[in-house]
Amino acid sequence: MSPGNEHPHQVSCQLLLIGGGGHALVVAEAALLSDWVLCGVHDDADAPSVCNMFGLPRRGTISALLSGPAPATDGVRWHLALGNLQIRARLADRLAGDAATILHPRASVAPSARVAAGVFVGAMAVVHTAASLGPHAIINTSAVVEHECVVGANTHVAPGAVLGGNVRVGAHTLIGLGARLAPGIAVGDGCVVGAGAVVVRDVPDGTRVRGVPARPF
Ligand code: JB3
Repeated sequence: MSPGNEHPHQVSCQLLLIGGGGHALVVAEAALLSDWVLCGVHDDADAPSVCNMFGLPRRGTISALLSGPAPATDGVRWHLALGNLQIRARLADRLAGDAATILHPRASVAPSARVAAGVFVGAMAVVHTAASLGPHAIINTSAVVEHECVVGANTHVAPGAVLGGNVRVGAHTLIGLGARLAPGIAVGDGCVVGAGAVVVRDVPDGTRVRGVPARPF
């Protein structure tokens, strides 16, 4: 990673998970494997899965974080560990500073890649040479982000999706399970690319596409 990026293996940092469901399970395990110390969870469920599995206290709800005055995080590092892109965007706006980047130890992230704060990169994912990941992006299990790709803030590249070289994806976009984006393609902000789609043309902001080749729907 380039200078100024976070080191993936920070030792003994306290980490608060925002979200306690399925995505949090995956994030929590990756964090523990990367030597983070988990100190609690915010989730609306009374007994979130991640609390049960890892013996973590529930420290508050997501609804409370979204309402009222902006909550103080008091220097504790936090990570958006839920999949809902709308809720993630609202939380990212409200929780200033100290977002933790979690890179699974079996992810491959090129030293030349730029990785912003709050990013998650899952097991067996590949982020290749000179790629750039915006704040709170999710590169999920076994996804591939090829050379010089740009992935915008809070965009989720779902498990098994592949971005060819020089692909640009905007902010708050979902690239579905196993989708393929041809080299050089641009996908805008707030888009949805359906699972298994093959994208061979640029996708404008706010557009949903699916199929092979991908078309708006
Ligand atoms: O497909 C994969 C590999 N992962 C998926 C992940 C990216 O997204 C996973 O299978 C799920 O589809 C989803 O995981 P997530 O976000 O952990 O799932 P879920 O249990 O639905 O949501 C976790 C928590 O987010 C909930 O317990 C709520 O606390 C919170 N949440 C989600 N939507 C919400 C809302 N909270 C509020 N207040 N309002 C919402 O609309």
